[in-house]
Amino acid sequence: MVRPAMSFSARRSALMKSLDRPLLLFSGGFISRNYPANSYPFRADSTFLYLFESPEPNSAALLDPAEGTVTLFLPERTIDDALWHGAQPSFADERARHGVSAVLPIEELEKQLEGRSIDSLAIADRRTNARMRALTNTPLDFDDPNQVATRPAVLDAIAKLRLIKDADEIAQMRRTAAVTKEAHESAMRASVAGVKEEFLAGLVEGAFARHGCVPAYGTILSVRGEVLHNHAHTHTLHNGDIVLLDAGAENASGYCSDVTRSWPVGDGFTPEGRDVYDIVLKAQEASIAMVRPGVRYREVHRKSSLVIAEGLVAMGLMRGAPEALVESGAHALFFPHGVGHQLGLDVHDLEAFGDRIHYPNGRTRSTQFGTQYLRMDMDLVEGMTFTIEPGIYFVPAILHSPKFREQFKGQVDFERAENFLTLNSGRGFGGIRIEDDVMCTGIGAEVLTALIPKKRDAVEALAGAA
Ligand SMILES: [Mn+2]
Repeated sequence: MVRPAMSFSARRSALMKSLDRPLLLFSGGFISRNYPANSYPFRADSTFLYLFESPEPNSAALLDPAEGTVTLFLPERTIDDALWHGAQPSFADERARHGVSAVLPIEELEKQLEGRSIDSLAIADRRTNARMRALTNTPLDFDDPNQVATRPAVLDAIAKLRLIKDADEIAQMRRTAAVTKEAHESAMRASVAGVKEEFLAGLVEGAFARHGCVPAYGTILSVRGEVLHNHAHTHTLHNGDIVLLDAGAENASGYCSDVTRSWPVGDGFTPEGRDVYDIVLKAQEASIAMVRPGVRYREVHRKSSLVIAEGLVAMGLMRGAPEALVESGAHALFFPHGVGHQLGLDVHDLEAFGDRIHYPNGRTRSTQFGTQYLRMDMDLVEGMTFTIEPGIYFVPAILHSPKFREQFKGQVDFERAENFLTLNSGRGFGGIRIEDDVMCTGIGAEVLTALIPKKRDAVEALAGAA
């Protein structure tokens, strides 16, 4: 049973119940690209988006738990703004639309808060943070999880709500999943030898735009899938290549998808591609099958690691028992990242809040290569949404590392692995990742992105089908 939809005011009331002093939040302003008037599109801070529908740039909100009031601070309406950006609703209209106690000009914020002890939360907009630092007299820093809030209790209170999605949030994520399906399928269909990656990336982002969405993060579309966050789209596709697409749509409310598919160029996967694809898919499905309330996410990661180790042993790339290979960390030479992360308003939902949220109860990150990148180790709870995204890659820097060659010499067949770097007329194997967005239900997992093709014969049939 998904948490029933909460109105924005119900979310604010719920948050105030966990606060012991007033909390000041900012939506954030425009961030300049190259000169002050040329800015990136406005994107409000995620916590602000969670609490207010369609927030305005440069607005702030004061939630006062003692008074039970919410005051919204908005920029004064000027003729200049109306001329360049269109008329804005009046403060009275905005008060009614948001159902808040009062709306005041943000120009008066400092005066209104004089002498009051308040909490606040750093956001991505540095200029706004400077104002918050002055208002709260604390060294707020968005880039440092230890200083992202005036007090850690603020992070706990917000995370408690945002981590468990309600019915409306799930519905939004289902809609972005449908848009993401269209985007992935159009790129698959157009994948034939001679096409450039940038053309495919354009199809992906065009599909997002056609539905009022933007890329939720820099689209990764590459035949060099072994470069995990490869944002360049400069290669031309050749038969035998594997295209890795990691792209998700974000809608106007800020909710997003995060999906990876990998498919062949030409007449289906090569024999090596087939073997690796089947292992990655088996690992992903085995991890998804583990999901239910109370399961520790580290175990979901471990499950993928074990299936990958077992598969690589069968392929002759590793030697030994899967448990021993995962214990030593040898599997991470091929699966060098975590199996997933929270998902919602932020693609890595609440990542700015740090490991305080994602490694609770005194848990700490592994120090082992690969597993150290696991972005969370929480006990799963009904209503959480997160990704599951194992992968196998052939990374020259890893396979050539003298340190790893020594450390794992009995466990990894480096000579055989080396062959994968020169397969495909010397271009190398690349990598395969399969990623879906998953909701933990009362009894198991629901895959929100299940309609995006991923069975091997389905992606082979769709690739290049035009
Ligand atoms: Mn992801």
